Amino acid sequence: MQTSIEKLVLIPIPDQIVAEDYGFLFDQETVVTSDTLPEIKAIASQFKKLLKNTAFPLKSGDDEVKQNVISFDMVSSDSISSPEGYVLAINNKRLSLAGSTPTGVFRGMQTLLQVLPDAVIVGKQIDSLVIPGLKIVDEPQYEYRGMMLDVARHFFTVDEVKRLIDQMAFYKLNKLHLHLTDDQGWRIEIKSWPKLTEIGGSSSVRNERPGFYTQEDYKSIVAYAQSKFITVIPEIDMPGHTNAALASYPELNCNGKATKLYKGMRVGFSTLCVDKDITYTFVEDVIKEIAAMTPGPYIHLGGDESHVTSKKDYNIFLNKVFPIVKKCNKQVIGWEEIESAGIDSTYIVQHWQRTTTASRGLAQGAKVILSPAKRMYLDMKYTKKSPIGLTWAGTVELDSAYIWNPSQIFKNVLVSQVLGIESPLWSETIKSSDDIEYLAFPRLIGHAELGWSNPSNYNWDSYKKRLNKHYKRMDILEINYYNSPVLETKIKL
Ligand code: TNX
Repeated sequence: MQTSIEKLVLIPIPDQIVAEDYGFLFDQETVVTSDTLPEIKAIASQFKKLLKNTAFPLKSGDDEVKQNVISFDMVSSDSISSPEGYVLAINNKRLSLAGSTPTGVFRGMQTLLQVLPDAVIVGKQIDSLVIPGLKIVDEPQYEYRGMMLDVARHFFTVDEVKRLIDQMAFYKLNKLHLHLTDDQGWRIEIKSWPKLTEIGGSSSVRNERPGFYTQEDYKSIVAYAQSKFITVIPEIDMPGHTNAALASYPELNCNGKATKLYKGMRVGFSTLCVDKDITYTFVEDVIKEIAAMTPGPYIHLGGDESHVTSKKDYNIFLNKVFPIVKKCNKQVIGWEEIESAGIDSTYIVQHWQRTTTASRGLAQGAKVILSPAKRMYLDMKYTKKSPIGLTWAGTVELDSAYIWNPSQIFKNVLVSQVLGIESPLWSETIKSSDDIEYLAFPRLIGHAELGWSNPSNYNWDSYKKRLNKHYKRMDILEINYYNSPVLETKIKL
């Protein structure tokens, strides 16, 4: 049956896509085959579940079947070099999805979901189904494609975080950075320092959303993310942004007195006591417990806006803390300010505000994650009229979020130094999944394209058209997105 790929809405846009003359027609005899690896089998069964309301039984077949087959395969890494790459080939004989790792097959499955008609996604009863013939060969531009959620200013429940993980997975994002501690709240149980959550977990901005994750909660978030091939990166911000800890334990303060819990929005007024030995016992206990429940390779130490720590103290502090992270076999990520402590190629700086600061980190050989506030801060308002969000870095409409090239922020750096990009969502003004989604979508989707797609395919006009058509899919997924006027909603569907 002849079909067309013109109507497909693919975000992020794949590397290569070519049309095949004939599409794949489902019928009573169509079978599904899968590699024997449990991760691939899980993807095959997800596919079958999606099609459960169709008229097609989709029985399991064996590898000998050559026609009328849907296959989920692992192939050698010679044909697909990136671990996240995949090939999706659809013609009148076969619908085949292959990767050289389970991650690749999972990423390809997200493309297949976008290729499937809405009727399938909503679980409609379907009697006939044809999928357009095509061949997609695809791999990511950057290995790090992340989002940060601040759970410290307002707390978000395990279920709310899992909902976000589902949404991130649709757009092939692979890193979830959780900002777990700040002045307004300490959100992760530390068994050796229980008051951190007993006391420090009880406050939040305007006290609207306090709370914390038990270690079991955190592990369940990590495991859920892992099932979607997303790595969780825990951030314990220090030496500043620590009022919640300082309110929980008097001994962490230089004057030995606990501070008051804080429910405001100001930044840069708190610091751990750099001169005290107990500070490093505290940091080591915390990092050890966090590292033990974090399978991913990174620990984020924050290090931003320590305005009441002298520069000298700041550097002394970090030079005592860096080795603790290394001892736990984790790699340090820090906001760009950490470069002043002296770093090397084993460190990662996260650029957010000053290219000159991040550049000094790059000059020391460090890698960089790009989160330039003017382009990527999801907590910035879209326009002055946005009901939630901040404006200190300006307003960020969809075009500002999309029309830039991450590879051009820093000149004279090795390509290998740019790990990737991350969209931070600070939560001073947000307190529900609806709020998260309103600020994240659809800017996050644009960032997902910049992180995954080949820069030669960045194209605002094409993206705008695709996004416009993709609104329908977001409606189906019940994502509370911002309906931006820059999309010229008149485009014909
Ligand atoms: C700056 S970005 C911060 C956060 C605030 C954010 C609000 C960064 C490293 N620090 O503490 O929440 O601005 O946009």
